[in-house]
Amino acid sequence: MVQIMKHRKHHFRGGRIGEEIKRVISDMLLRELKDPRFTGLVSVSAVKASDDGSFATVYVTMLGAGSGAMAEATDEEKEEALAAFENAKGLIRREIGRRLGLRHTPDLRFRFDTSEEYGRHIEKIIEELGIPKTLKEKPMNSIEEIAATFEAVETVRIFPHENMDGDTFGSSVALCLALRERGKDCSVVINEKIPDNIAFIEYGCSEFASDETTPDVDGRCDESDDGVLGASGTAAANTEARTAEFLAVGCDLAVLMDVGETARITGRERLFADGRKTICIDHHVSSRPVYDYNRIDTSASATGELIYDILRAMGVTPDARAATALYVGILTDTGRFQYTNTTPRALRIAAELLDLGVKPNEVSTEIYQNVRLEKLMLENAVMSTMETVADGKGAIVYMTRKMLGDSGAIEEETEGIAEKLRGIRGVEVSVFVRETEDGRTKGSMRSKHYYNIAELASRFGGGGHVRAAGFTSGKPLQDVVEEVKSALWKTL
Ligand SMILES: [Mn+2]
Repeated sequence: MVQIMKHRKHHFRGGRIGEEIKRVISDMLLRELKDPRFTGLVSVSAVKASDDGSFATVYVTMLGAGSGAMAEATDEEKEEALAAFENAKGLIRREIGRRLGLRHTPDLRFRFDTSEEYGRHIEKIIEELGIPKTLKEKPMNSIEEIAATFEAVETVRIFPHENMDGDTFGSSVALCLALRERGKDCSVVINEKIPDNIAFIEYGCSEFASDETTPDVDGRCDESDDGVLGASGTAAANTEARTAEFLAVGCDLAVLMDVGETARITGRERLFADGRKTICIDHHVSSRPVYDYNRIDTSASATGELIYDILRAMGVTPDARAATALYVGILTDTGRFQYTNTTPRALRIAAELLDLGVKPNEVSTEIYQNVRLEKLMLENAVMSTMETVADGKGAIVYMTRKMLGDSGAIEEETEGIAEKLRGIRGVEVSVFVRETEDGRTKGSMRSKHYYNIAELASRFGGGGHVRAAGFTSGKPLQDVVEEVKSALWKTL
């Protein structure tokens, strides 16, 4: 409190806004910021906004999990907490903008409060409250431990992330087939239509189920359905029945596949949480090991690599179908063996999958030579919005709902636009921003040689890899476009 008074004295306006911002963040720490790195006694001691309102410094304080009641947080814990704040920055800024009705939300910088007064103040609070210990991340499990975990259970439900791609779905299907072969009751739980070009690896593994009573199944399945999943009016009824069954019986193990946050299994969170144990198998840098079992290996080109290892550790030899599903994962996540994550190991596993019966040409034909004219028309409309920044090093395009509607294309056909844009000579960073059905704004970003795009995505509340990342924002499309452009001007 001393801090705030001090700032207020010198910067009246900045001080007042600072105090408001502090209130919002403190409130969010209690309710909305679910990052496990925020648990424990993390609080905001002061916020100092610059006079012009362009940025604000947020002073953070934290008590460690360490030995005693008044353990000081270790440097590592502090670093993690700051990283968590940095990660949630987009979310926090949106909330500040919304609650305080600011036209320009200041950029936020997070610093540790080293003031002694605050240290003593905190000690007192702790004496009064008793201390909630900082929740530590769980240890990472070995491939063998994960394999043993699967061996030990009977019912397994696998949850691929939303906007399914070849890796999340291929990994899910391959694991499902292998576990079924082991006599387990297993299925891949989805609540969206499988993209047409990867539907051929479904192999009877998926089941529609949703937390909601009226799942979003109709309308997604009515067009160009290939008979893989119920396009009929009975789909919703079946989904409800399956959902009821899942909820009644639960499962031994719920698997979060190729993703670290349940925020990306919208509409299935409850079904996932219903697993008596949870497990995360992923290769994204932004994922944290916070589930009962965790295998997050960022050195893997695709989650498919990890599933391959797990199956081998279980003594399962993938059949041609499982091998094809895994191959699809590795092929798509490495951009047809072109991205920087194309390691010797990725190629070795791919070679072994070919030995197991994968037909690479057939797979590629299904996945890549399957483009609908509507998709091309949409791409034309999107590409015509292109603007470049920083002497052509940054390129940005956007898609409105109208463009999508006019083209006759569907949402999933926006896939690949950011890559295409990156293909332009001289472009280091490409950004594709689109309006979503629910009025939010999604960004897909790619970089070519040196730019850390995950860092840029995290500023907008997202994350991903160094060369490929994304985010979802509550702001209108054009605001996001402008913000991305200005961020690129500053950093490119
Ligand atoms: Mn992946």
